[in-house]
Amino acid sequence: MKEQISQIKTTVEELLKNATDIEQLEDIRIKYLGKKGELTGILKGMGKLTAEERPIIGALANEVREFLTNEIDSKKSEISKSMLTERLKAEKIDITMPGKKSELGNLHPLTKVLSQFKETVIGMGFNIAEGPDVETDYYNFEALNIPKNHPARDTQDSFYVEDSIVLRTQTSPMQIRVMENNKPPIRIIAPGRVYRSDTADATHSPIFHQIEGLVVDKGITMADLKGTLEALIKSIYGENSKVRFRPHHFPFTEPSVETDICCFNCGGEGCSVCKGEGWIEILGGGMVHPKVLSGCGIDPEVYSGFAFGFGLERLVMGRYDINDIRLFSENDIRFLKQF
Ligand code: 2U9
Repeated sequence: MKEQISQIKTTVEELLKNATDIEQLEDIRIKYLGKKGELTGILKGMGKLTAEERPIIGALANEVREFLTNEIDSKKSEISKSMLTERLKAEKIDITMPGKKSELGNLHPLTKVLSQFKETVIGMGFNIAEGPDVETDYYNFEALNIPKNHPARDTQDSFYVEDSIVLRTQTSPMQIRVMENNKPPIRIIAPGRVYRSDTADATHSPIFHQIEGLVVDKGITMADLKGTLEALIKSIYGENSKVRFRPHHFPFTEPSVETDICCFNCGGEGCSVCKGEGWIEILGGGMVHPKVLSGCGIDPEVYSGFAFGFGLERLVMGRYDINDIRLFSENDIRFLKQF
C-alpha cells in the first residue's frame, strides 16, 4: 500500500509538470483526490490493514493528499498568472498611436431648407400633412381632375407598380385625403418625395421633392393666394424680392398661375442665371378646381380654396448656386459639408 501511495504521488507530480491549463488540473484532482479518486480508494480500503499498519498508512496517505492538494493549488495559480500575462500582452494598447478621426455628419441641404420652410409655414398657421409614396391612380390623377387619356398624364410619365397603383408623381394625393377626412377650414403643407419616369441629367431626376400647399375655407380668393405666395417667397428670398404672376393652366386649379421671382443674380437685367429673361419661374398655383372640391365632398358653392406647388431641389439649387440636381443623391460628404 505504501508503494501504491508513493506511485500515485510520483504519477501526479509528473502529470502536474506537463499540465498547461486549469481544466487539466481539475481532471487530475478528480481522478486522484476526488471522492472516487485513486488515493481516496486506498484510504477506504484501510479496514483490511492490521492495527499497527493502519495509523502509519493513514498518516502517509493524508500527508500525500495534503502535499498533492498544495501542488495542484500552486500549479493552478502559476497557470492563472501566466494566462493573465498572456492576455495583458495580447490586449496591450499603444496609447502613443495617433487616433482615428471619425467624420462628422451633416444635415442634407434639402433637409435644412425643408425644415426652415416648415418653421415658416407653421408660423403662418399651416399643418404639415404626410402620406404614402405608393398611390392609387384615383388619388394621384382622377381626383385631381386628370382623367385617363388626359394630356397631363403624358407630362408626368409615371412608374406603375401594378394596374392602377402608381408611385406618386406629385404630393397632391395627400391633400385629397385631407379634404376627404376634414371639414374646412383646411390649411396644410404637403412635402414629400415624388417619382417621374424622367432620364436623369443636370436638371432632371426621376426622384425629387415637392412642397405643395392647400387652403380651403369660406371666402378664399385669388388675393389670398397672391398674398400668401408673396409672403412665402419673401421669407425664402428676402424682403426685397419682386414677384410676378402669369396666367397658366393646370387641370386641378382654375384659374391657374405661374409665379416668377425677379432674378436674384442680375436684378432683372438679364443674365446667364435667368437665361436673359430677368425673371425665374419658381412655383405654380391657382384656385382649387370646383370639381376637385366636390369630388372630396366639399361644396364649391360654399367653400373655395387655393393651392400651390414647387420643387424643393430647384429652390435649393437656385439658393446655393448648385448646378447639377444629381449632386443631391450622390451622398458625397464633400458636397454635403458645404451647407
Ligand atoms: C389639390 C389641388 C390643387 C398643387 C399645385 C402646382 C400648381 C405646380 C409644380 C411646380 C414644379 C410641381 O415640382 S413641380 O413639378 N406644381 O405648379 N401645384 S398648383 O395644386 C393642387 C394640389 C392639391 C387637392
